[in-house]
Order: sequence, then structure tokens, then C-alpha cells
Amino acid sequence: MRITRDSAKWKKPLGQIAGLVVVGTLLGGCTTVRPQWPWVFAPPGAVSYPANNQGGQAPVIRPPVVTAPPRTTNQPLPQTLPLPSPVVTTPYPSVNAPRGLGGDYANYPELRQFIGKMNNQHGFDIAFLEQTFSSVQRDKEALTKAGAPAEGQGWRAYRPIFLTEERINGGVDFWNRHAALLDNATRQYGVDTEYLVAIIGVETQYGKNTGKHNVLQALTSLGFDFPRRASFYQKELEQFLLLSREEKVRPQIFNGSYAGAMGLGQFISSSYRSYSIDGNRDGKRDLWDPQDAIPSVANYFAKNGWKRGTGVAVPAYISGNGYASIAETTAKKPARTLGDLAANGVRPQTAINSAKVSLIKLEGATDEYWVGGENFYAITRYNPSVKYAMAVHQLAQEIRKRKFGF
Ligand SMILES: [Ca+2]
Repeated sequence: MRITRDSAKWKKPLGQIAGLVVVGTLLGGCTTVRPQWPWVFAPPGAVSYPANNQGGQAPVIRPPVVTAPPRTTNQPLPQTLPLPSPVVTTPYPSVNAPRGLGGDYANYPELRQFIGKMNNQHGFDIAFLEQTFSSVQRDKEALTKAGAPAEGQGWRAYRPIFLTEERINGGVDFWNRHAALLDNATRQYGVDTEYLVAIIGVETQYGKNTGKHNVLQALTSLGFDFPRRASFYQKELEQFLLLSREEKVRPQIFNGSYAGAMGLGQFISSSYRSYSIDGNRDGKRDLWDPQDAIPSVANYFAKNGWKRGTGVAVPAYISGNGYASIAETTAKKPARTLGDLAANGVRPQTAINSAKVSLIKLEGATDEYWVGGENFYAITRYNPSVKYAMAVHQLAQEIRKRKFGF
């Protein structure tokens, strides 16, 4: 997430905060490369807009402030942005008549409706949104990735992607570098430390790969050019704009995954708004900063039912025929007891303390059976694949073993 500081308007406030950044970095002992955070940005206020405008009465829009916004390094804004007239004579949204919207999505009626909704429901300034979306270039790579078939490999092929020496050692290194932050998060949120480390390892290689897609562009492309999941991505786009406003950050500057996931823990916008924590209490929820990202991941787990010390998953012994009908290959909330499993010929190979459990089947050339507890299910709230949750679990265990020797 980078911006250039090429606008004189931003130089003074950015200069003033530069000292704060230095102090904050020294205090936090943070060594991760952090995005530059333009705290000074605030989008224009809401237009004067008739309540419950259903198309009969034209809104009155303030004359736009014609000030070139700062630009992202990889996404130059057009030199001459089409700006709306201060006096609007037709109701908005109009699906046919182009107004202040330019760029790749200028002729998308659905985007016009979306802008109207953001104005009506959330009070966003229409001129601001039109200017914002006029800068969007279609993210073809995001569309290609989103349309690719779901991961089809079996567990035996999936596991080595994440269970590498580099990722295990990287986890120990991350743990050592951020021991105090991790200890605090574990205590405060009641989430076992090795799982906080493993999630960040699986998601971003401990912050090395937080994603190079411009989030605004990716979400706009997926929201309006990817019909199969348009509804989901339009909702995330709505959340993303609300997030940008809350954090006082220009929407253009966020980078993330092709699906719009951000920061060390790869939170999508709705999760960012719901679960992120301002760990260092500097007024910003900056998920590229371990001081905020680590407690945020812990909070995510805590809010999704993590119970410290109750285990996650253990291999299962199976016998008879009863187990096949209760084996789960997708994430489901555990609803059985160990006694229920035993009645179906399943028992855990080692102890697991979870009150409710499931029999998990990892499909492959040779299927594997595991007893998964409530914490296993909590990991699937992060990503619904049981293979993903098992990779996080096994990486966490390997990191713990490497760090402590057991
Ligand atoms: Ca913060």
C-alpha cells in the first residue's frame, strides 16, 4: 500500500506526522515494512440530499472541490477528471445519461445505482464517488483468478504448499520478533499463540506477501464484471468504502489480494470493520502493522468461538462402518460429543478437550480422518476449506515444536 507524495497539499501534514511515525516505530519496535498511511485525508461530506429521494426531486450537490488528490504509484488518476455540474437538473441515479463518471466503468448502470445507494444509505458525496470510480481500471487478473476452478488437489498435495521449512522457520522468527505483542494478544483474547503466528504465515508469509492488487479496482471489477458473486463483492465494496471513510484513507491507496483481502491477516473489508483492533492506540486500525494486525487476528478468533487450551484437531482411529456417514468434508459447526463419535467407531488418537467435535475427512489418494473440535471450526470461519484449517493447525504445531522443541 503505497502513495506518492506529489501533491503540495499533503506535504505539510505528512511532514508533521513523519516525526510521529519515527517515534511510533521506535516505541513499537516494529521492523516490518509498513504502508504509508495518509491520515490527513477526509472525503468530502455528504451532499445536501432530499431524504428518501426516490427519483422525483433532484439532489443539490455542492460545487466540487477541484483539488488534485494524491495519486497511487501504480494507478495514476486521469489528468482531467470529469466533474459534475454544481447544479443537477436530472434525478439521480440515472442509468442512461452519463454524468460525472468516466473510465472503464463509465457505462455501468449497476455502478450508478450503487453510487446512488451509497449516497442514500450512507451519505457519501456523489461527486466524490464518481471521481473515485472514474479512476478505476478493470482488474483483469482478479477476474481471471476469481473465475478459476476451486482448488481441486487432495490433501496430500495441498499440505506441502504450507508446511515448508521456510514457513516453519519464518514462524519461529516472527514469534521471536513479536513475542510481547503475541503474548499480550494471547492473554487478552484467549487464543493460542502458535495459531496467531500460523494464520499470518499461511496468509501472507508473515507479512511478506500482503497482495499487490488495488483493492478498489479489484472489488469494483468483481462487483460489476463477475456475475456469479457480484452480490458478495458489491457488499464488500460497500464495506470497503465505509472502512476508507472511517479510517480517513483514500480508497485508492489500499492494496491487497485479488479478492480484496488486506494486511498481515488478509481481512476482507467486512472483517476489517468488524474485527480489527487499534492495538497501539494511535487512532488507526492499520492491519499492515503487527501492533494492530496481531490483536486483530486474535480478536477474529475469539469472536468466532476460539477456546484456549481445548485443542484443535487430532488424528482419529476408525473402525466398523458407522464413521463414513458422519464424516465431514466441509466446514460444519461441531455438534457431536466424543461419545457420539465412539458410537460410530471413531476415537481420537490423542486427547482433545473440546466439548463438541466432528469427524473430519481429508480427501486424497488415501483419505485421512481427524477429530476436529470447536477451535478447528473457528479456523474455518477464516477460510471455509477444511484443508486450509488443517494446514493452519499443522503449521502451528510445527512452529511450536521448532520453537520449544516439543
Ligand atoms: Ca493503530
